[in-house]
Amino acid sequence: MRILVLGGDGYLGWPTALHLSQCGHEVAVADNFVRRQYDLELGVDSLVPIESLHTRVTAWQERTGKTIEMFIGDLTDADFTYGMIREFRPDAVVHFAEQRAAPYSMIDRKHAVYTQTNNVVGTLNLLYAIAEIDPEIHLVKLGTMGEYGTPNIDIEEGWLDLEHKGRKDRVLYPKRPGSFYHLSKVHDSHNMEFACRIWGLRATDLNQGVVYGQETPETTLDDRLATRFDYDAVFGTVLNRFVIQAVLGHPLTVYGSGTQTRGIIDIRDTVRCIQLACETPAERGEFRVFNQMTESMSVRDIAATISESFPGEVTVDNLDNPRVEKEEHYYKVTHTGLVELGLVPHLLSDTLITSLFDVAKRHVDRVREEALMPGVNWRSPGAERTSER
Ligand code: NAD
Ligand code: USQ
Repeated sequence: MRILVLGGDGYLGWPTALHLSQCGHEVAVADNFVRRQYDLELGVDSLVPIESLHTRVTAWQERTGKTIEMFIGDLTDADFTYGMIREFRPDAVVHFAEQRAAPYSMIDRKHAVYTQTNNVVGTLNLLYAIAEIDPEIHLVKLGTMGEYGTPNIDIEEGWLDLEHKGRKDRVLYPKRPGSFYHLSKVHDSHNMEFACRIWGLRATDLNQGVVYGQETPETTLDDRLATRFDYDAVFGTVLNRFVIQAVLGHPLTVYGSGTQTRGIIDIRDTVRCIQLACETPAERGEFRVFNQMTESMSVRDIAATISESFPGEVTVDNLDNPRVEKEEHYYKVTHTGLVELGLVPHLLSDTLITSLFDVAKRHVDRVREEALMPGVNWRSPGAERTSER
């Protein structure tokens, strides 16, 4: 298949592009490099050094003989988006290209507006480009488990069968997200469902949990193929941050009681899920939703698992929670759709955590310790920014 990976220079987009190429697909990547700019803005950098996209693509060709085409541009620029779809003529478009950090979207008005404009307009341009140029193209879009929030009923895969006053219907699952970033994904989901309904597009929305890990079989073929690994309080995700904090001898930064529970997934399963979704497309007119996570864990249990695996002393600091989120809540998620397509999950294991400790140890001198503590506070609309300035 011809597969276009949008956001192909990012943490997940790059390893996904390599995996799809390795599986024999014709792959192109697109990116505007804004993720590298956020690092400059926040004064941080990926823990693992990453090469430019051009060097990465050259290294992949040297190692495997396979080519990956590049499109450099911004999805919010409709001319760029239309031109790329016309030129590459994909069978599937995998859309990772959004601002993806909840704390970044909560810094202040400017960052909230940027996040929602970038994400919602980029996706709308893409939906229009697909509808006008070739409605057969399958859109595989990254959503997030955080769209649902933490409802007091089981979370289904996107849709809910409802009975109300004796009548039945199937509706989009009600959403109660926890940041302006997570809200941008809800807006995207509604726009995609509408486009499938009115234009007969085919789309898969992958509501992914928090990703952990840094290596895939393809990225380890050559140091130049490494993907990024974020540790700062804005872009670093919880398990990856705890690994780096343990290696540094820094207390693990558990927000609040740590009893809040999230769906999580290994980066190796992310790339496999995308492959499965692409190779088994949604039907024309179908808005298909999968919950892309493999297990649920509380933040406290993640901290305990990291502490137990680490061959040294680890302390935990229960910080005042900078976010507004429920800490005591029900959490039961249906996530069978991708397993039915063939996913065999890698559950969180000592082996994986130990390999992450090794990655962190190799690059520990690149950490800016001041970037570890959270500085964005959900309760303040013009959040005071401290550590991540
Ligand atoms: P990332 O920030 O590392 O990668 C996103 C890439 O998209 C970046 O390279 C960025 O430069 C590019 N991009 C952003 N806006 C763009 C635009 N307007 N035009 C062109 N390129 C643009 O993020 P990631 O961690 O790889 O996440 C990828 C996707 O997966 C995101 O949509 C995110 O919401 C979703 N997701 C991530 C996680 C996670 O734990 N990392 C979990 C669930 C869902
Ligand atoms: N948390 C801590 N300590 C930390 C960091 C986080 O206790 O040092 C807690 C947070 O309060 C939250 C949970 O861990 O309850 C997850 O936080 P996170 O920063 O790891 O993840 P989140 O902000 O939800 O965002 C990440 C990705 C985002 C993706 C989302 C999937 O950045 O792109 O959409 O995970 S999900 O959480 O399922 O919505």
